[in-house]
Amino acid sequence: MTHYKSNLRDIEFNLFEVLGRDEVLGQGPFAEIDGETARSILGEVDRMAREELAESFEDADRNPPVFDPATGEAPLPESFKKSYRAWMDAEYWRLGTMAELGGTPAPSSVQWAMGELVLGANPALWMYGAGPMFAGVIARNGNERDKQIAQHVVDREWNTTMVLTEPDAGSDVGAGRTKATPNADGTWNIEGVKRFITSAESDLSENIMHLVLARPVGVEGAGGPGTKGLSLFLVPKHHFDLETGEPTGERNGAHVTNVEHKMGIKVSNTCEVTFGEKEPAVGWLLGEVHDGIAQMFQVIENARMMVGTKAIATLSTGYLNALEFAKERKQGADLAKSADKTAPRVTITHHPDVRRSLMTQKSFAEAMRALVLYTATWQDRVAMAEHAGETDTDEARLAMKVNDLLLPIVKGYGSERSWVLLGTESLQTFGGSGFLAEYPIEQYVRDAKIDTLYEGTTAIQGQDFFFRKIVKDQGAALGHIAGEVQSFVDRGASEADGAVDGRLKVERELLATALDDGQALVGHLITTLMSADESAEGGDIRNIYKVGLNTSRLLMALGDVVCAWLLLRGAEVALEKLSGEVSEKDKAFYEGKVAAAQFFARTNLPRLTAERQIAEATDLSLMDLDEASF
Ligand code: ST9
Ligand code: FAD
Repeated sequence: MTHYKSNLRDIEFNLFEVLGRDEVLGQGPFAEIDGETARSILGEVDRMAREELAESFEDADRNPPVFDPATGEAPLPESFKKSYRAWMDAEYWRLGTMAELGGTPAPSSVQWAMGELVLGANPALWMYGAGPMFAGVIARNGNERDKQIAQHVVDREWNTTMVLTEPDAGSDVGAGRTKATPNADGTWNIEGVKRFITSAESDLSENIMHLVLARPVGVEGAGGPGTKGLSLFLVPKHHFDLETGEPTGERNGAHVTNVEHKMGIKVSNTCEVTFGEKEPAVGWLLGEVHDGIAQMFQVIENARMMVGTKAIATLSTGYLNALEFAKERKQGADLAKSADKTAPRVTITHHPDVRRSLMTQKSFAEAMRALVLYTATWQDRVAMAEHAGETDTDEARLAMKVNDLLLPIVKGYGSERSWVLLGTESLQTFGGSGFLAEYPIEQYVRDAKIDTLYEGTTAIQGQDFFFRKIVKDQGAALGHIAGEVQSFVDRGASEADGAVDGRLKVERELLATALDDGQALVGHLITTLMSADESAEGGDIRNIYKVGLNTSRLLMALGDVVCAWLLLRGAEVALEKLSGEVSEKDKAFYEGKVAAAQFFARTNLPRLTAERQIAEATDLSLMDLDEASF
């Protein structure tokens, strides 16, 4: 028995009963993975996740890597290396690898279903094992040399890193000072100090390929200020033979100079990397000098999806652990019999407040799983369009935009809700025992906190959501999702609800009101933004602060609307199933789906009206307040 409790039934419900993934499996780019194969892969990854992958989760936390400043090494615990070997040897990572590099591409929806299982069991495994996915970015953006390097990354199982952050450049990546100077032979020398770099040191692989953002110097027209002046460089830890990938034995000047002591996810080495201090740190430019930030965002988009999925997977296993505990723990009498001091003691699942807490956890975990997998279906559409050479169509453009719109919800909303609920509900269900290291919840809480921070903090996700994914997109993707929600509402008002015995009537009404409130909130922020335009009459640039005071609120509010809608869609499917013949087990499952959707809608959606009112009432008093008064 390991810590990890998965929910494959709900994953399969989403993929196959709600999202119709059988329609894409075995088709186009996914010809080699049909529905049956996908189900058997998920079954086996589920088993591995609960067994050998989860096995080292606790040990690697209690016995984390120790950095040796003399050697620059931070070897990983043997237990973790055993789990890593099991994962890499099983080769399921090939499903996320480009076909040209030896991959067997699977739909994103199946990949992220698999991702949930691995990230819930032992998240650092997914991160150390991401080399083949990084190789895709190298190959897609590179020349023949880079494609060769990408192949070595896959074949020789090199670890890889994404290297953006510097001491003075965190959220503000464009403030980075690491520089790149061209050499006569076409290579570049990188100089600077990067910090907080995940997987930059370990004893898992013979080499590590760093993808480094740096600013070219001495090159006309390159290296300007901000993110647009950054270029992306491939910088290996060890020099190697380009043809074979075999390390030459010479060290490149990319040295880990510290490994951070962290609150959680300790086995994932977070490193300071100093470039070009001991010896030159030589690298190759990927693509063109101006492409750096756009190329890095190809990695970031995937990593944001990963972080959201990690958080949500952790909430799901946190909930299932809490549920198991609650079914066994006896404490107190049934509230209805509390006057009788001789009344039998009951398990805590009998207490209304524990039921409230458990259903809060269940409904959010399942809503956000639906969110991840729904988002991934838009990635499936993009992959299908790319395979058919039809990216220049309205459908393909819409798929890209909707995926872009949903990413900050997956990452920002997903991580905030998960981290908070793990502490306030999952741990709380255990009473004092939750505070003990003998249960996994305290580690879940420590490990999940990082998800609101890295890959862009929640504040950054909120700004990305409003300014880039709504305003810059001129509301196209948002309009599409709002239209889908509206037609779900309308469908209930006309005929379909009769087919599912009207049980979702109240929830549809709540959803309709919440959608109105959400749209009004967006409309208010857009109007406020326009009033900040000083080129227009009466415009005052300070009004943009009123927008900034509400972008995180908007992200969380619309996250609630999308999640409620997705749960209700699932409930509609569950009700249809319940109207036919189902096994006892399925009956309980489908009733649980309906109950979770109803609970989520009834307890979260009414808050949208208040969020709208708070946003509409926002003034500049907070910005006018003297800093000394804080
Ligand atoms: C980190 C790692 O925290 C943590 C975990 C590591 C685990 C690693 C291993 C696992 C990963 C697996 C990955 C495998 C990869 C495989 C991939 C397979 C496909 N969307 O608004 P502007 C671009 S790492 C797309 O003016 P500012 C765009 O090119 C550290 N692109 O920004 C744009 O130009 P244009 C993470 C976007 O004001 C250009 O940027 N650090 C997006 O200059 C400029 O845009 C962070 O995340 C987007 N959403 O800079 C930093 N946004 O407009 C957080 C921008 O012409 N900070 N671009 O298209 C931010 O995101 C800031 O908002 C900022 C601001 C830096 C972008
Ligand atoms: P800051 O940017 O200083 O932010 C501090 C606070 O100010 C935050 O609350 C933030 O939301 C807020 N804030 C900042 N700017 C704004 C703004 N414009 N508007 C509103 N609020 C704002 N980086 C890599 O490059 N590669 C990695 O592999 C990597 N792995 C990491 C692993 C770990 C364990 C950690 C802790 C970090 C990692 N990072 C990595 C760095 C991570 O991405 C940054 O920590 C993160 O982007 C935030 O930057 P910062 O820590 O400098 O915080």
